[in-house]
Amino acid sequence: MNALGFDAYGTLFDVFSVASLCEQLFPGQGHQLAQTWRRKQLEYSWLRSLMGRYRDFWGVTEDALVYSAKSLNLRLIPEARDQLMESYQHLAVFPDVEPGLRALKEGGLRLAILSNGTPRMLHAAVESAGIGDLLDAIISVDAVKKFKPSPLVYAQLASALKMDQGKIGFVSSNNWDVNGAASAGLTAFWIRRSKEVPEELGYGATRVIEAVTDLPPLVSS
Ligand code: LAC
Repeated sequence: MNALGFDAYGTLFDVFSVASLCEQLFPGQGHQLAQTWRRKQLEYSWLRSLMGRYRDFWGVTEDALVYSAKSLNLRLIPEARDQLMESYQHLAVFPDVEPGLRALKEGGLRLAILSNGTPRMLHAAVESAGIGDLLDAIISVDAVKKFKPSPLVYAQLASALKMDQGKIGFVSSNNWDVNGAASAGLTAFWIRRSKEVPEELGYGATRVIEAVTDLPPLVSS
């Protein structure tokens, strides 16, 4: 394997690190707001893809926040909305990410992010996490205006890295994203950050791992 593409949200960056700000703003309901927000964000990406109504991931994330607050009967004033959206730009990075990416890079692999996020969101998160020097490319679906799991999205890896698809692996903690990548012909690795069981979509991971740091011995060429 010569290169690896990484999903961003949930895989490198902890989307639930917004929960503490949610809790601060809405005591007792922060956890539920964070959970609903993420679930709705993904649903809107899938629904908009099916509707043929692309709106970038920043917009989708904001719509999902507004919906989630309304559904929980929370009064989301503009300042709180801005603060929560801003927090998406500097999510916590999982502790295995930096050492894992560093070891892969030292092993000679080319590393990229392939995410639903807009280029601006992704660059901000990467900069905030301090992992920019470890990445060769930050690839956003915004270039094809389709969300995962469209095969057009996963095909971006081979074209951006100018490399044969057979030499590229894809890493995600998102169960459905792993199936999308495998279905599109990539070797897929599932970082099982939660206790979820594998999806019944028919295109599971080649390997199930616990952390980015598990990858180097599995991908050395
Ligand atoms: C991403 C979403 C799936 O980063 O979390 O593409």
